Amino acid sequence: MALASHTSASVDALRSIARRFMRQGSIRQIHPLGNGNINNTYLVALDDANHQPWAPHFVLQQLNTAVFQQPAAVMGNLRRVSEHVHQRLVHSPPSRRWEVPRVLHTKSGQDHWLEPGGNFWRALSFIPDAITLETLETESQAWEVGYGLGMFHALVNDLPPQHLADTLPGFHITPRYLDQYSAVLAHASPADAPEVRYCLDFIRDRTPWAGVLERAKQAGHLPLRLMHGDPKVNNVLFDIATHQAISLIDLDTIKPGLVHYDIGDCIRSGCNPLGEETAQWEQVQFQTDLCKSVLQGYSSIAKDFLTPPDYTYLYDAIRLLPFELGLRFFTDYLAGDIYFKTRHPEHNLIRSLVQFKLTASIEAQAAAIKAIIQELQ
Ligand code: GN1
Ligand code: MG
Repeated sequence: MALASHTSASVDALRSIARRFMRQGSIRQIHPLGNGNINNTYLVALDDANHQPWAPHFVLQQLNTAVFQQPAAVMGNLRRVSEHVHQRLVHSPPSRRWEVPRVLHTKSGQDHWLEPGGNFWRALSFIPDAITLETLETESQAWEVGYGLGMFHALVNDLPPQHLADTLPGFHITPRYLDQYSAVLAHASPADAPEVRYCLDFIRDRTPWAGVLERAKQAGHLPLRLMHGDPKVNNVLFDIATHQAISLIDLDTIKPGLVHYDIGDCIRSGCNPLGEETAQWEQVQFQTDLCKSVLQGYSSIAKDFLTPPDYTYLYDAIRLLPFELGLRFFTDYLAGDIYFKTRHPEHNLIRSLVQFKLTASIEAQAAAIKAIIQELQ
């Protein structure tokens, strides 16, 4: 597992890095954007709105190169996908607004700036008149999130997966996370607390099943496609006026994989109204009504490319992704918080309990969820 380095630059340093991506104008303000667990993200507001192609804002990000160890390949994937989607939107404009973030170049024409200390910075266009949601409240929001994921998959459907680099080997390969967990556990001395025992037992009981999607991939039941990798709810942009989904952002984890990982990840983040950062893990419940709307929104587009075996594995995907994320958080807790940013010593433990409770709630509603999937076909 990579060792995390979450440096945060001073305001002066940020301004001077941001200026490398600007041809003219001046910076009004820079402030942190979003609450990502891996990269450091800032919104740069510009004063001179008249002369900037991307004015009045752009996004500046420090890529966590302990996690993304081939940052040039990440940028290559990002450029390829954003150019491909841009071309498709130009040649066949969709009936409603859809946007894709573009990579901005430095004054010397590079797609990143490498600080002398080794920090990797890049800039992206800012999509205006949009908001993100941390949790979903209504079925129409949920439908839109599903539509957004379907739109994203449809737009990259004709881009051969092997044209993109595998920038994060092992990402969403659940058996690999189980191997890492076993290796970490062998050297850990976890606290003798009921919450910890709950996690240990929860993982042990589901280990034989957890390779389900990888086995289906190996057996050729599920095709290799491009996946977003991280389509959680707060990576969907909503138009501020129409409330429609208009973009899927955070494109660093796009790589060859299974759309099932995306569907499961989108649903685990969207159908947990308390959110993945709640401290009330015992109250976490999966909202099957929201799940139904996400799936309906998704299939309104994806029905054109989903195959019968794709539907067969949807329930497993919905159950697996919260389990996998809980496993990742718990492993990081045991390893001493080296991957995800944390704010207190039990943070990763609580996060894993939230995901395991969500998984248990999905299991308890398996029949209803399978009936919803049945109705989609
Ligand atoms: C990480 O940094 P962020 O929040 O975009 C993680 C995802 C997790 C997510 C959980 C590269 O994404 O896989 O689902 O945290 N990204 C990586 O919030 O590991
Ligand atoms: Mg991300």
